[in-house]
Amino acid sequence: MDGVYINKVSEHEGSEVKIYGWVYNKTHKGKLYFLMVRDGTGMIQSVVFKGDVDEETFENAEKVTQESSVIVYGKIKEEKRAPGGYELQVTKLDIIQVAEEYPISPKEHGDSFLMDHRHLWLRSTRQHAILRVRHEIIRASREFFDNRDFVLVDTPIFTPSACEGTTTLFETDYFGRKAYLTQSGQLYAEAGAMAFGKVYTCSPAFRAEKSKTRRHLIEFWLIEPEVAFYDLEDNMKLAEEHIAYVVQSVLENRKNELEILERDTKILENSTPPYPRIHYDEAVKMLQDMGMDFAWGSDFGAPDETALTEKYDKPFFITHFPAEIKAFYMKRDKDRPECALACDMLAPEGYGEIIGGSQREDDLNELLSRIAEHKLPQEAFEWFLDLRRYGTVPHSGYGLGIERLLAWICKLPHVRETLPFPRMLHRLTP
Ligand code: NSS
Repeated sequence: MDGVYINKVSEHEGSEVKIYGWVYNKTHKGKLYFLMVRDGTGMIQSVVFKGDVDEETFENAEKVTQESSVIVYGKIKEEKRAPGGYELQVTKLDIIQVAEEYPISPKEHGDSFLMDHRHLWLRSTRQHAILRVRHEIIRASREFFDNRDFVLVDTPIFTPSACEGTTTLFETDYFGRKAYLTQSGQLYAEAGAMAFGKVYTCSPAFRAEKSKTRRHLIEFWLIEPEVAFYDLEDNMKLAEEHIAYVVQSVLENRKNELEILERDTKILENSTPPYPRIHYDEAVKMLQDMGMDFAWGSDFGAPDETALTEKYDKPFFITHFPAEIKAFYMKRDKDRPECALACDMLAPEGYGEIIGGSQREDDLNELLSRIAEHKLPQEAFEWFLDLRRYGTVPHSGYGLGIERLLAWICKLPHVRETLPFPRMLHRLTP
């Protein structure tokens, strides 16, 4: 008899099955043991009745502890009151291992305790729900770009130069030369766009950011589309359609998970394009009108972004940031050269920036001046400058921070739960 996965038990109603899994919890009432068995695909209440099983099975039911690994045999019965709607009437229970006393019990634990036990915490219902939504975000994003004939371009992790400023670089030794962990695949995606027209990446990014906030990770994942012949407006249109597609996919395919997380989905359902586009000038005025001390030329801090998001009930863009506070590769607005053709997308409900993007500087001489202004080593960018020497075209792209989007979609208080094993300022283990 082959094992059956719990999410497929409805196909076996009335039949004898075998399930491999772990004991999530156990209760006892006279001649009955109720084992909640999980196998990663779901959970099933497994009822061991003394009168139905041999002595060994009943003793095993007595012996198993939380997270013991087991093989349960029995008949699948529809049971409306049981979680999942089915129950297993156990005929036999084999133990693979009786687990030692499990450190995570249903009682409340502190964040730091749970993070220290992240390798075990992953087995909880809430973590399953979050990480399944994460999977859906990546799956739907890839589907979105694949359906539009984008080519997936894998970009390197070891790089010779900075993409997003030199202050957050992780340096490493590359056979006697300096190399840096990538901050973004963008520069390589630009080369990809000049080769294939429409490309995207899905890759980890590393930033030595000394910020201990609820939205910063040291290692995070970026999805970065890059498109030849796209201007800033084309870029925003792509970004809003992308986010709307992903949100819709999560609503359709991860309904259960959103329920487990007790997510009110109204705002997600409302997140259909077009998303408002706010010029930086206007955003500054909005903050000043709210009584915040914010001067033109500054970058938005978390409290500023939070204040702005309170004005909107769907994601929105802030555009045309001061060039001074943005990366070297952004094209300037020809009518307002002090502004960059940049677009950040902010998520509502206080979440703030989830996407950073721009139209790229496509002129060789302008780009050379930018590299000099930012005091970047030109030699390291010679290959990138070649893209402007050989058939340069207007082009644009953006980077979506998967963890930021996931935190908003699930309304999580912190990005620490958005990755199986997050890397944060003070956390490198497990
Ligand atoms: O710095 S970004 O705003 N932009 C870029 O990296 C561009 N090179 C992307 C592009 O145009 N191809 O980062 C993009 C997004 C940002 O909006 C956040 O959602 C996320 O990456 N991000 C982070 N998430 C978690 N933790 C940290 N530290 C972090 N930094 C950026």
